[in-house]
Amino acid sequence: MKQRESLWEAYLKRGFSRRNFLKGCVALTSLMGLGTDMLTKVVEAAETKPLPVVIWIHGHECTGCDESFIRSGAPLASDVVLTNIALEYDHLLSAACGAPFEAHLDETIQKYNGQYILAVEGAVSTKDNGIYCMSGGHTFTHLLQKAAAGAAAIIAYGTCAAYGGIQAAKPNPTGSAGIKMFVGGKPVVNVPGCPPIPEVMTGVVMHVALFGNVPPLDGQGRPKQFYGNRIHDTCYRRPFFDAGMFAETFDDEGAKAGWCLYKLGCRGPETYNSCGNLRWWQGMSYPIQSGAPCIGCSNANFWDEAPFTDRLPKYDKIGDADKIGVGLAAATAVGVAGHAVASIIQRNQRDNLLENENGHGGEH
Ligand code: FSX
Ligand code: SF4
Ligand code: F3S
Repeated sequence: MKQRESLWEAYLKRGFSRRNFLKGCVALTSLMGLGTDMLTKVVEAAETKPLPVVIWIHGHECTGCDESFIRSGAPLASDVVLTNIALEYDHLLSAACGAPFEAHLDETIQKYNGQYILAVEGAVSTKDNGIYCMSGGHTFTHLLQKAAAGAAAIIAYGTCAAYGGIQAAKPNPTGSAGIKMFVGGKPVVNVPGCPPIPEVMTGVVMHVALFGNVPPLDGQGRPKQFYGNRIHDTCYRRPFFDAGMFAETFDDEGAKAGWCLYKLGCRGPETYNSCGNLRWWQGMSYPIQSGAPCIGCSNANFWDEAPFTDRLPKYDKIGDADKIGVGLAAATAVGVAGHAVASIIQRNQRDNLLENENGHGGEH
């Protein structure tokens, strides 16, 4: 079998300079959450390892994950698809269709048995033998099991693939579920988010491709480097939370001034994701920056927690949040020094409270 080209060879073929290649390696190293001490290893792997063969399939979902992915800014989605990976089959991005397309899938599965990365978007529909989600004349369950059997690693891209997502919301008429129980014990990396951040997907794919294993995962199968912090931990509105300054309605003066959205339902205190760091569209924005509270879109069952504008029930004891606000208003009146002291005390109290109430199984 002809050896597939490496990333370096792919760069050469497209006329890119060595300098461009090295810049790409630096970007990939950072994207994979690795330190600069790993740069030499990344360059070495990128020079020698064949481009990863990727099969990308879609079950029950809204295509928002791909809409996010094709807007990847660093690296550009086009560079990922055309240079960084060997994308052999993709329900959405492939130009081919019909019987030859399906035949190509079977050939790819056979030819690269045990070597390819399987990217899955969307939930599995299980009710009535899976007839509510069909692909190529077969149920998605059939396709997933067939493709998973020969995969080296599987990436569940999006909350639907990871946990079931909107399809699995009550009353879940199609019996939808995340993919994990249908992939025969293969390693699964969960990249939740509705949609997820595209650069996270690229980081995970390239980690598997260059190092031959999945990145370090947390207790929920999520890559630690991207899901190690709560939205709340990296939120630029956090000083307002700490200072007890909350928007009370979507159009009050607090909202206009960019104060904390906790009282408007923000799930940032219980949601793990990198939105505050990476953001979308080359770091331009993310929900909280556009004035919308985080709805916890990377959490399992987040749809069942609607209405999203309700304050988190389990943080209602932070009805203390009201007290923080009152206390801070007074502190502000007596001066900046008093304000700072009050903030520190309240922040400590609040951190203890959030720590005690955090229901994430202690994996963080
Ligand atoms: Fe789900 Fe993705 Fe939300 Fe949509 O493929 S995670 S509904 S953004 O499209 O699966
Ligand atoms: Fe940011 Fe939401 Fe936390 Fe407020 S509650 S600081 S808006 S994440
Ligand atoms: Fe989703 Fe919250 Fe990020 S809604 S996109 S996890 S800020």
